[in-house]
Formats: sequence, structure tokens, C-alpha cells
Amino acid sequence: MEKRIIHIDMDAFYAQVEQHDNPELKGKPVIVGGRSFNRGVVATASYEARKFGVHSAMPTKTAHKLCPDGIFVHPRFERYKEISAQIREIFLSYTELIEPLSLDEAYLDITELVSKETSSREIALSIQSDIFEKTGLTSSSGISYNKYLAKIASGMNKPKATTVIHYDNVLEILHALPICKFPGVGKVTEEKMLGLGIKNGKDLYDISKNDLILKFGKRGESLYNKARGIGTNELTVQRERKSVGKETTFNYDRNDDKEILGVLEDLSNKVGIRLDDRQLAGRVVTVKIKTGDFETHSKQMMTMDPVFKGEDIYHYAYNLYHEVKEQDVPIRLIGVTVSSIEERLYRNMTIYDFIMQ
Ligand code: DCP
Ligand code: MG
Repeated sequence: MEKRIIHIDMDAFYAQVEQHDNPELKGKPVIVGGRSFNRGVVATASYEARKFGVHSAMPTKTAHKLCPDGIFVHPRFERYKEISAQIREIFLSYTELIEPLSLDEAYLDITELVSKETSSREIALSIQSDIFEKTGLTSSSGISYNKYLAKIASGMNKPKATTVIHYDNVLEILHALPICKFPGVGKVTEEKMLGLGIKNGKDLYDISKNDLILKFGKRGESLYNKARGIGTNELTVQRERKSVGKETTFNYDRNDDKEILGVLEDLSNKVGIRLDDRQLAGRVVTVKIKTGDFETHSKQMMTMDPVFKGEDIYHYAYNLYHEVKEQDVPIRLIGVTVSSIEERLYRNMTIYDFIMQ
């Protein structure tokens, strides 16, 4: 059966986050990356900066030359990860068939969600609007019957676009596509292609499979298929989560129980929120510490009931901490994990509660 795959990719991700969090940067050429003039590299640039020719992986020095009025910003990975997790939650509210590719892009298999009443385009638009509502950020999506075509589609009309490639228009689109836009064709392959006179998908289409294998070895066949709209539609879905944990590394070694327990309580609450959001609970709590001289120690115990509330997790974590922490040995890291995970039938009830009623 024909599948419907969406590829979603945030627009100018890091730069857009910086513009969102600091409205003074809106509408301005923002360049995120290493600010060191001699060694820094651009991670990404806002669309305003791209007009000057600035792009990912370019040395900061070159970006300065091309765009002297650019605003150079250091990346804040924690923030990008946080937004990535929010986006993941939105995907999960549609389907569990998700293959994340990086912080800002993923494939979703929405075959089962498409119906007479709801087209794949409508589903894509709805996901994009949920993302905007939750994060204030725009994204682009591509829809097709396999993965690499969905990825090509999402890049075709960026930003804020939704693009469909189907059997009727696939060859027309692929023929006109510059060779560097084919997934898997990096800088080196592009150079080699251009050297052989292959500038676009049409040039690639016109080369025989044998010649491609001769020139590109094992990848020849895949390139031959890519020129023809042939590719896999099977997602590599992440395995079900086996544990939920949080840890903190201190900026100096700590020994004060009260202080450390405060952090442990905070971590327990965060783990609780994550479990609760996913309607999960777990039967084993583990506390891990790393001492100032990098020794790792951990202790775990079974819980009476499956736990998911921060306060319950902390109750176990508190006792485990006292078992694992040695007096007068400062620690640099503490973490708490809940494992042996199971699903909760109802939002505020564990399966156990349910059976007991
Ligand atoms: N990134 C990076 N170094 C690269 C490429 C990307 O650090 N060489 C980071 C910064 C990007 C993020 O990954 O914001 C996502 O990469 P994309 O390729 O999706 O690029 P953008 O989201 O920035 O822009 P686009 O609108 O083209 O997707
Ligand atoms: Mg992107």
C-alpha cells in the first residue's frame, strides 16, 4: 500500500529561536555560531542573513566579510533541546511512528491518519500550526510516498511551506532539482557530479545504472533510484523508552546534604513531570552520584507501587541518597532515574490503582 510520509524541518532553527527569545533580533541578519573570528564556524543564519550569502558551516570570518552588519550570537544548545522536546511531544500527539533525524527535523508516517475527510496536507498544516502555537516558531513540511522525497519536498519552498510530491509530479520536480539538493549528495559528491557534467536530476536520470556504479561504487544504485523517485518508506522508529532520568553536574563539588537534596528533589519532580506527560509510571528508582574524583556510585530499589509523582520519586530517592552518599566525600553529579516503565491506563491513576478499585 502507498504510504504517506511527512518530513518536518524547522526554518533556520537556531537563528529563529534566538529571534523569538530576543525580539530585538527579529527581522535582522542573525548569525548563530562560534564567535571566534579566526576559528568560529556558522551553525546557521536567519533568512535575513542568508540574503548576503551566509550559510551553515561557513567560517565566521567569511560571514563577517559578507555581512558586516550581521548580529553574531553564540548557540544555546540547552534551549534548542528544550524546544526539540516540545516539538517531539506534538509529533507524539499525532503518531508514534516518528524517526527523528536531528533536533529540528523528523519523519512521521501518517498513512493511518489520512482519510477521506482529512488529507495529508491538512495533517501537515495542523502539525505546523501546533508547533507555532506551542513554540512561536515556523517550520516547513514535505509530504510524499517515501522518505527522501518527503525530505526534498520540505526543502523546496522554505520557509513556512507545505509541499507535496506525488507520482504525477515527481519526475518533473526531480529533473529540475540541482544535484546538491538530493539527500546524500554532500560537497564531495557534488563536486564529482559537476565534474561529470551532472548538474541536476535530469542529468542524473540520463546516466545508466552501470555507469553510476562504475563511478560511485555501491552508492551508484541508490543514486540511480533517487533519480527515479524510488526510495524506502520504512521509518526507523525509536524503541520504546525503558527509563526516564534526569541528572545535574554541579559547577563545583558539593558536600552539603541539604543543598544536594534540594537538587535531588528538583530532579525528582522533573522526572515526575516527564512520566506524567507520557502517561507512564515506573517500578524502580535509581540514584546515581559521581564523586569529585569521578567515581560513579548508584543504588536502586523496587517501589511499592509504580511511581510517577515527583514527591513519590523523591521519597525513594531521598532514602537511596543516604545509602549511596558517603560523608565528607563531595560529589560533582547527581541523577535520578525511574525504570521498569509501564503505561498508566488513566492519567492520574496507575494500573495498580485501577486494579485495586
Ligand atoms: N546546524 C549546524 N551546523 C550545520 C548545519 C546545521 O550546527 N552545518 C544546526 C543549526 C541549524 C540546525 O542544525 O539551525 C538545523 O539544521 P538545518 O539544516 O535544518 O538548517 P536550519 O534549520 O538552520 O535552516 P533551514 O530553514 O534551511 O532548515
Ligand atoms: Mg531546519
